[in-house]
Amino acid sequence: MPATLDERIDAAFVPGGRTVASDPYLWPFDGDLRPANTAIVVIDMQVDFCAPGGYVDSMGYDLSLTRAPIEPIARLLKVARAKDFTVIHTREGHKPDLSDLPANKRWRSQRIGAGIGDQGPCGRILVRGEPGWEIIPELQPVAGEAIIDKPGKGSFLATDFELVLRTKGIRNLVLTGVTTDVCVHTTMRDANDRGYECLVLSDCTGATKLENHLAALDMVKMQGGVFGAVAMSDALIAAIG
Ligand code: C5J
Repeated sequence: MPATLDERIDAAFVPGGRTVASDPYLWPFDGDLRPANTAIVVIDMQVDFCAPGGYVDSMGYDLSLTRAPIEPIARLLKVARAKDFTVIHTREGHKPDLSDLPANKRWRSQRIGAGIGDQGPCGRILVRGEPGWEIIPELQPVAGEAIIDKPGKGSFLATDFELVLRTKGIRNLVLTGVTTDVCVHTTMRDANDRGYECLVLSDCTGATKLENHLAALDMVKMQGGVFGAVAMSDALIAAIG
């Protein structure tokens, strides 16, 4: 007799597992949520994206949208670190000689008045080692936390992100940071295709336009959770705290 759908879902659930109140399903799918298999990923919370004089500010976007996740991320990190969850930070940036900056990416940024590699109020825009490329003071990594330097929007391309995840035995990714529709989404989609079980936190992410933030969250939830699930940080804290 073939098992019903509910029976098959129940069979995949680890005994004693725990889940986060998330949408469109309780995350992770099988209840296997542990510090040993779960990482909090903090994406690109850099001066260039979140502080006056940086890349996003130079493009004329409203900084309050990319600064909104700072406090919720800080609160989450306090709990996650106390519970021994892995925390991984990423930084978008290019080599000083710009040898890893595609010509079209540079050209597009110049069109909007914030040329990547050009001098700005926070040093050369999105260039490794410059003040604008640094992680903001509020969310500084602590000793032992990996920092992934990436030249693109996704965290996997031309980085050791996947090697770090595999080495640590991570299967679940909690995505936070900026921007929801660009680097967070690219990372989430790539991770999902690689079999990682992803949760994006709506209050711990932000975009340069509120509509894009909301649309990006909505896209995750299509098709039964096509890229994973969405929750508020309080729901995750309640599950792990
Ligand atoms: C962008 C990012 N938006 N970190 N980068 O250019 O999302």
